[in-house]
Amino acid sequence: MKQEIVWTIAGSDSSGGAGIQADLKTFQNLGVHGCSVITAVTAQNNQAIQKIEFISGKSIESQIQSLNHDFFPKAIKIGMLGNLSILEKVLDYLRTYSGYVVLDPIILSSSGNHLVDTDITNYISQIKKIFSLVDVITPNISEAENILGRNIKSHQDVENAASEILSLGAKSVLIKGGHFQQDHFSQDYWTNGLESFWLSNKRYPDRNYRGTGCTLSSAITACLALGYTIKDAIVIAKMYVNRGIRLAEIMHDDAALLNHSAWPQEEVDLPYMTQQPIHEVPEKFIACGALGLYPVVDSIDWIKKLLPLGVKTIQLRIKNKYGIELEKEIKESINIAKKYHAKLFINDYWELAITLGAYGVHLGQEDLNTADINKIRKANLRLGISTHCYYEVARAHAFNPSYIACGPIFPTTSKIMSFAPLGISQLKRWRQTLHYPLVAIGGINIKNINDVLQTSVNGIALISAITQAQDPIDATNKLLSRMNHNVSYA
Ligand code: TZP
Ligand code: MG
Repeated sequence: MKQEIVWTIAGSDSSGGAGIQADLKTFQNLGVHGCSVITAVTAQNNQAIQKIEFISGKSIESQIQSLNHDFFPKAIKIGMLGNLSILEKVLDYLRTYSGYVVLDPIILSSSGNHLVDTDITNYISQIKKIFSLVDVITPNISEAENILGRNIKSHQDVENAASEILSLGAKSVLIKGGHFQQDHFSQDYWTNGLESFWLSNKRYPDRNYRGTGCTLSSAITACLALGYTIKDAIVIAKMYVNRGIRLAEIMHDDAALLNHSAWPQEEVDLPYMTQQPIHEVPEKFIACGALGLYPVVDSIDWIKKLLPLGVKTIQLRIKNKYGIELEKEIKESINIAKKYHAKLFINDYWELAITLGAYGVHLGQEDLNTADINKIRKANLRLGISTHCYYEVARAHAFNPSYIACGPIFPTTSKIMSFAPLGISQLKRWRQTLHYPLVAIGGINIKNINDVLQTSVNGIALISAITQAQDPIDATNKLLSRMNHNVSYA
């Protein structure tokens, strides 16, 4: 398969922990081809940067022109630029370039060394010219402080700083809280002015982790080139860096080399995505166990038809009933489910589900904006959440639900969908990553159900394969027997 091409425009770190070297390792691990435009050659080790020699503007121009000829990039990461003549050449190119651009606005090293060979105030005023050409700018707290010329001391300050950096022209900004030691979690804040979120991971012991910022911005760049949306790219990049820190090799003097060895697919690295910063790990919902064949139906008539066949999990997804009629239908459905010892999840109507004592509630992403999740948790109902992509899974993770549904696995006509099918390969990846019971949904039918079963998901949800079948009873019996043949679902 042809690899996507990405560039890093940054400095060389002779010790290989940060800079161009970290960027290329990240690109390699995330499956894109990395090219480099080297802006400076540093002599450095774990103690300090001993020497920096900036490359001439002429050479920057030549490097860019050579690559532009036959290594045209899908995305570009910009790291250390260092002086105004380099900045000018990069700016000239970016004005002609329409792909993705990620800017890590490096001004100081973690140890506080200046990484620019010109007056900092002047450099900052010049680098702002790049802001309007980038998709995301990724300052840490001290870089954000330098850009804005004031201190950032609280989460509220971080949010205000992000808005202000946006007003300087960037399409979106991610302020990294990794160095914000007073915080219990490592929390990053992203906004594009319309949407915003916090991403939080457990904080690891304070050490001199080399190249976290370079790695994060190059991971975002790689994921944008791979076709992920900006929000997904940020979640995957945060996972990648967290994994790198978690598995870092500790060297002398408390320096640590990030691990760069694989696509991140461990739940410990998945951040919690929330609207507000968090202070503790989200409380767990009660368990729902294995789910098996999981029809999603829109009326009590289907519940009456399917439960006698041996269906043990079902979702009532009523879309066009209201008031007394709706309440009556939910109430009766709950009674029937109890009679058959089946797990009935109510879609959307969480308040009625609580009042009427349902087994659980299923919510889509939009419903999460309005439902009172704590109330559902306190009422001891199970909660399932629909997800379609990385950032939605990170958001679901922040509610610690009873199960997570992923889809569409295949193309579906039952729901208008702005997400491409995940396919079996991404479903396998989610199975590997998540400890939650996992429900696969979207386009699953008798022809492809074996492929889904092989991924060892805990539930298989389907609509049309049952409700649009010529003979729904026969279709359900066949699907049930397929599930029962597979030991893990029997
Ligand atoms: N969420 C993701 S796909 C989908 C939903 C509700 C529809 C699944 O319907 P079908 O007919 O089984 O493809
Ligand atoms: Mg819904």
